[in-house]
Amino acid sequence: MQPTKMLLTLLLATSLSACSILKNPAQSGSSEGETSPQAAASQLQDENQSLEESPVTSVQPTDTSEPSPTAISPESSQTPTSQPERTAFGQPQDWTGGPTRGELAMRVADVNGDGLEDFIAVDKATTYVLLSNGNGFENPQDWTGGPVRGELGMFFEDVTGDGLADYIAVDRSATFVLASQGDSFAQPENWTGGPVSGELWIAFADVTGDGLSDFIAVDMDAVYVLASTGDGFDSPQNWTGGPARGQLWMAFEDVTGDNLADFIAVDQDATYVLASTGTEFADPVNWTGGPVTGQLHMSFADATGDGLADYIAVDRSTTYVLPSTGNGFEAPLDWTGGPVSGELGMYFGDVTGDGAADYVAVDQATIYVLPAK
Ligand SMILES: [Ca+2]
Ligand SMILES: [Ca+2]
Ligand SMILES: [Ca+2]
Ligand SMILES: [Ca+2]
Repeated sequence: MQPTKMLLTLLLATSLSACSILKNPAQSGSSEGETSPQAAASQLQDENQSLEESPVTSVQPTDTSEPSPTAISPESSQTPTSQPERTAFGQPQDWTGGPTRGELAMRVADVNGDGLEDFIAVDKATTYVLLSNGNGFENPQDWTGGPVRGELGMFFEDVTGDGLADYIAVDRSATFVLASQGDSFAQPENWTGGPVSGELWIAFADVTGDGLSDFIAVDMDAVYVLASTGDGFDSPQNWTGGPARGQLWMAFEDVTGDNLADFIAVDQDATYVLASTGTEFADPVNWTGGPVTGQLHMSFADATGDGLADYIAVDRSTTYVLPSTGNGFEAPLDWTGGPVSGELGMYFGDVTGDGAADYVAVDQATIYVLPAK
């Protein structure tokens, strides 16, 4: 089914209270005013808002494919196993580091390799990094010295393998990598690996297990992996043999705990995991952990701190975590940490550096962090 048709069907068919269609992060870099099949409206039932006036600000570009605790930094995977698992998000802390808020995109990733994920704000004029010091975000630093944007998406993952998240800007005709140098991004290099469109989804995650994030393109006919070689992307390999997708959401994170990022496909009535074998994605297995889909946001990140990415679903009044057991998601647990709207964006990444993903909620004038504890 065409995405647009799927969306229309969902708009007509759903009760609007149970699910939402979230915006593909791969499309978050699209030029303003541009629409894509994946750019879908949040279907929150609200007497104040019709569907046509859906609150897109509540589903701003998300970092689902961005802060990959298993892939970004060696430090974040060296959490002492003696540390107790986290069970909730704490109260909101004001981490605001400056007046920037990312006109084109906001992300959370460790760009300087200290094990603390940083806040990145892509503005039209340049790209700012707000380094985490563990207790707050520091003042914005200009890391590109000018405008950089990807038409199809902007991603921050370590494709060079040095533990520092790089800037990947995906255009329709080329994929550019701006390698992190620890205090700035290098000039763009064309890493284009092949003719894939990623028409349904684009993500960067280490599915081959060598520590370098790979280019994943979900096309209509199959899911392709373009493995990073450290200075380029290999030619596309078909990792599913046929069509595979999630109706509501797609993510590539390690939910099985073997350091290979897996394919998570969220449908309306089930959440499927296609585990990476290192050379392909295995057949879908239903990992459904409960009747939540995340009205405002869905994400997969290791909130509990055991090395396995968990299912995080943000509803209007409650934030749920469905911990991964390695072969399924447990029932939803209420992790709500406090009253934040995240109206400009919600991100899950380890900004405190203790090995568990924290909740970063960007409101109009404030960046809040709700640490996993
Ligand atoms: Ca950092
Ligand atoms: Ca890899
Ligand atoms: Ca895995
Ligand atoms: Ca976990």
